[in-house]
Amino acid sequence: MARDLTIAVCQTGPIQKRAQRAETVDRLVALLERAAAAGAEIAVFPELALTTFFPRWRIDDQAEIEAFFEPAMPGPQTQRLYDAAARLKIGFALGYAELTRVDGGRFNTMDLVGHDGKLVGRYRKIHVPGSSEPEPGTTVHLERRYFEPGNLGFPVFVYRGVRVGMAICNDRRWPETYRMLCLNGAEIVLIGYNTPLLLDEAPALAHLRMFHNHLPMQAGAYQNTVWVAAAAKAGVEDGQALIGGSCIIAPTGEIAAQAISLGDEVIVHRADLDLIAICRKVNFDFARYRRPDQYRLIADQV
Ligand code: CDV
Repeated sequence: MARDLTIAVCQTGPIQKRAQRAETVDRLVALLERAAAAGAEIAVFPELALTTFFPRWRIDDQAEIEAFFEPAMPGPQTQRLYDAAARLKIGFALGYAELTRVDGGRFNTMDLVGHDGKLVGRYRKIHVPGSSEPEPGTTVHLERRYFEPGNLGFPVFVYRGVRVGMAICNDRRWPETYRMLCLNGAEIVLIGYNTPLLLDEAPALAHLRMFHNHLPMQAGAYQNTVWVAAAAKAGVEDGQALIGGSCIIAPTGEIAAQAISLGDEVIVHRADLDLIAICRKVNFDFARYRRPDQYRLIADQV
C-alpha cells in the first residue's frame, strides 16, 4: 500500500518584540487552520516561533529574559494552539525557548505535537551558534548566552505511522544532523529557522545566503534519502532582515514547494514516502554500502 504524509510548512513573517503572545498565537492558529484546510496532516512552524529572535540582543534584565521563555508547554497562552491541533486533527512542530521545570535548564527547543493536541516528542537544538558576549566585527548573535546545547540527541518519533525527526536552524547546516536522524530511522525531518540576511563578519558571502540555506538541506535530503520540511521566520524583525525561502524538499534533493513571500505563508506538499526506498536503492542503501568500520580518524597521517 502506498504511504504518504501531507506536510505543511507554516512560515511566519516577523514577530516583533512588542507583539503580545496572544496575538502571535492567533497568527499561528490561523496558519494551522490554513494548513488543515489544504489537507495537511502535519505542520512545522519556525524556530522561536512565539517571540522575536531575542538572542540578537544582550539583555541584562532577568524579568525581560524570562518573558521570552516557556516554563510549561502548553501554557495558558499556548493552549489554544494545542486545542486547534485537536480540533483540526493536524499535528505540528513548534520552536520555542524552553525553561525546564526540574532544574531551570534553558534550551532552544522544538516540540512535536500530535493531532490529538498531545506532546509526541521533544528536540533541543544541538548546534547552538554565536557567542555569549557580543564580539567586535560580528553580527550580535547571543544564543550561547541564553541556551545550553541540546542534551536529547537526535530522537525520532512515530507520528501517524511515519518516523519524524526535528532540527533547529543552524543544525540544518551540519551533515551530522541528517545522518544521525536518518540512522535513527527518520523519514521526514522538520526544521525551523531564523536566519539573518546579512552577517557583519562575512559581507563577501551576502549573495549566497539563500543558496547556503537550501544547499545543506537539499544535500541532507538527498544523501540520507529523507523528506525535509523547513519553516523560516522571515522579513524585517525588530530592525533585522531575516531570509525566507521556507521549503519542502524531496529525498531526490529537489525542492518540491517553496514560499514566495517574507510574510505568513503556508506551503503544502503530499510527501510520497515510497520515494525514500527508491532513492535508497539507487545510491544510499546504508545497510549494504555504508562502511562505518572505515570512518575513523587516522593519527599521524603524513
Ligand atoms: N538561529 C540560528 O541558528 N542562526 C544561524 C546563524 C546565522 C547564526 C543560522 O545558521 O542560520
